[in-house]
Amino acid sequence: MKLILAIVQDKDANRLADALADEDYQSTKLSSSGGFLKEGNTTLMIGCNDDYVDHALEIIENSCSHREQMVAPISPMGGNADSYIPKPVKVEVGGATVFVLPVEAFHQF
Ligand code: 2BA
Repeated sequence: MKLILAIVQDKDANRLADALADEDYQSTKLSSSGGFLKEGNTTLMIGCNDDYVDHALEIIENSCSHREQMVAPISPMGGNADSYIPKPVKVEVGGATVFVLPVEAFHQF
C-alpha cells in the first residue's frame, strides 16, 4: 500500500477530489499553505494499493493546472524600505506536487 500526498492549488482541489471519488479512490483533504508564497493550498492524502498508484497519478495530473502568479518580493535586507519599490515577479505554480510514500500499516478501528 502507498500513501499519495498531493499538494494542489485550492482552485483544483474539489475537481481533483471529485475525479478521485468517481474512480473509487478514498481521499482526505487538508488545508495547507506554501512556505514560499505563504498562501493557502490543499493537500490531499490518498491511500491506495500499489497497483493503483499510476492511475491515481494520472487523475491528479489531468485535474491540476499550471498557473502563473505575481509575487511582490520582500524589501532587501539592511536597505531603506521607504525608497524600495517592489517589482512583482512571475512565479509558476502547480499543477501538483506529489509525494508517494510506503505505508507500513493501515488500520481502521
Ligand atoms: P509554495 O512554497 O508557496 O511555492 C509556490 C511556488 O513558488 C512554487 O510552485 C514555485 O514555483 C515557486 N517557488 C517556491 N520556492 C521558491 C524559491 N525559493 N524561489 C523561487 N520560486 C520558488 P510549486 O513548485 O508548484 O509548488 C507549489 C506548492 O507545493 C508550494 O507552495 C509548497 O506548498 C508545495 N511544495 C513544493 N515543493 C515542495 C517540497 N519539496 N516539499 C514540500 N512542499 C512542497
